[in-house]
Amino acid sequence: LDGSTRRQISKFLSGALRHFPEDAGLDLDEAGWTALDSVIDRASEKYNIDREAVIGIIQTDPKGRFEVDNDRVRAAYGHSVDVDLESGGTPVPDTLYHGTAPDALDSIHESGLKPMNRQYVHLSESVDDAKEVGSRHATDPVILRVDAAAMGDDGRTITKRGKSVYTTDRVPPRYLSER
Ligand code: HQG
Repeated sequence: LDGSTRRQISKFLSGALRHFPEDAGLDLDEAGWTALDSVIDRASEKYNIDREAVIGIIQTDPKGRFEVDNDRVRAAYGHSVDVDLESGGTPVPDTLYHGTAPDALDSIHESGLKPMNRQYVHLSESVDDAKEVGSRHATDPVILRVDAAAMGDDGRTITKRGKSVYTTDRVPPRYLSER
């Protein structure tokens, strides 16, 4: 499979596990897990590829978008459907970043980072990652610096999910600065 086909299938799997499980014929439990077999079946039918190829895409996703636990799988982050993921447990860098559209800045300065259509606010480990995230929303993304250390001191939970994404409930304006 070429890179663009792999990305397309990864995108379908992310969509199914984060946003439209029912449309994809999947049933997620309260923590977002579903049977690996059924996910493999859906994707291999839809894209006419063998099961091993689907497993490969799930296991080698560059951003660690999928978690596999024995015979089940879930999206590691990004959900809009109501799921209750375990939080905390991994160390968090003192500074995190968030890339966004210039248009959103006034509102963000006013009310902080909110999850919007997702369950959590998503933060990046590096400026480069944040730029990539922001460029999905605007050609000239703005990078915000998030004082994760202060959030931790104040008892706010930030959780690492996937390879380099961090999620939290929301980020009030006092923890944000423009870099
Ligand atoms: C903005 C991708 C106005 C926020 C990425 C963002 C990420 C506000 C947009 C993951 C706001 C929501 C998620 C406020 C936040 N007023 N706008 N108060 N608070 N916003 O797509 O973080 O490749 O839901 O700045 O890598 O862009 O799919 O969130 O621009 O990790 O695996 O509202 O998705 O991962 O946009 O991206 P999104 P996001 P994947």
